[in-house]
Amino acid sequence: MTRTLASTPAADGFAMPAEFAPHAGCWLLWPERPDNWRDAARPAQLAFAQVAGAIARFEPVTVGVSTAHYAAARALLPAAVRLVEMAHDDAWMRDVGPTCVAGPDGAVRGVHWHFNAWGGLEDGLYFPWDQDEQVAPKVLEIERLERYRAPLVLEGGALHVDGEGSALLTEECVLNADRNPRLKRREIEALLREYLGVTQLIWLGKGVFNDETGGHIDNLACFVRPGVVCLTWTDKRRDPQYRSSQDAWQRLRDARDARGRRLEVVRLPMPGPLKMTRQEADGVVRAEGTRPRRAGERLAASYVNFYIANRGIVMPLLDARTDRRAAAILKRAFPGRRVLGVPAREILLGGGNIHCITQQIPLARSDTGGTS
Ligand code: KQY
Repeated sequence: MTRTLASTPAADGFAMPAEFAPHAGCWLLWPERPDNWRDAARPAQLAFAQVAGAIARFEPVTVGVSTAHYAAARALLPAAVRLVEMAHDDAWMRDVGPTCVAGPDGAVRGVHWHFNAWGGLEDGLYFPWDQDEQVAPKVLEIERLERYRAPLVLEGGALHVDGEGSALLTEECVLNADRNPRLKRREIEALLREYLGVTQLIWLGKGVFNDETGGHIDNLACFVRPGVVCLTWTDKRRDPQYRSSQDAWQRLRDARDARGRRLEVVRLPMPGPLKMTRQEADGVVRAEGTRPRRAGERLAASYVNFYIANRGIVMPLLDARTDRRAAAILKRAFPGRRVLGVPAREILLGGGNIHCITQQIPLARSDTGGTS
């Protein structure tokens, strides 16, 4: 078994690399539960298979799947994608997988956060979540990476870093009492510095309207490169997202990053508004302890929820009226990468998007693999 270290990443000189730094590969989990994914999860599985295939064009991809679904998943996934048996409660690898940090000698290790299904017994989205809790150490074991156990309830989708000492977070999510009720803001901030190896925390307020994670940053904003942030945007004053995006824009304009730079903000138009249809809601099985799906409910749709792969961007296609504009903005923002769009409404219906279902493993500097 790989070791759990008693120290912290910052104490050992480790810090989280940005998502746009080179990757050794990417991990996903297979969507299975019929009380979150409609029609026995089949439409979502087809969408996940397309996402895995798109990312596999840029870097190695591994998917964790339950024993019961192994054969069916193998049949749907491209041959280039590695499949491993792994129990899980749902398919949000960004949140239940490890957050990797890299050291001064280029070695990579993983941080294992505590997970409470985005809010625990009262606000959480399902119970139990014990299998999800074990995903990060299992991934690290397979990747042969040592790990840190962070004394903090947190999810990978709740943070973004620029790899140069800055982190982006939302107060709505990370400071929510449903995550770490016993910790004060300054204690949470100290732990974030310690386990992400960052020095500057850039706090935004609220996340995307009706995001059931409680405002994850990865649906609202992300770093494009050091000094540049991409933000989900609407010009419609009556849209419930309008004020949160305005507030985020103002905070980003006022912020300085860890190197003292002002931030440039790239605005990505929001799709929609998109809502769940009656047929979509009816396809989800009702189960005790999970949130029922309702026809007409506003979906937390955002193009910011894309994945940055080696030499590529894999973005969600969500609305024919805005997809092309969003793709053009991302192409300009990431000139060295190919932008691939994948139809992602089925992922959105489950409560997240492409970034939420993926987790990168950074390339260790001693690695000689031929990635960018
Ligand atoms: O967006 C995410 N990072 C997770 C969404 C969880 C939704 C569960 N129904």
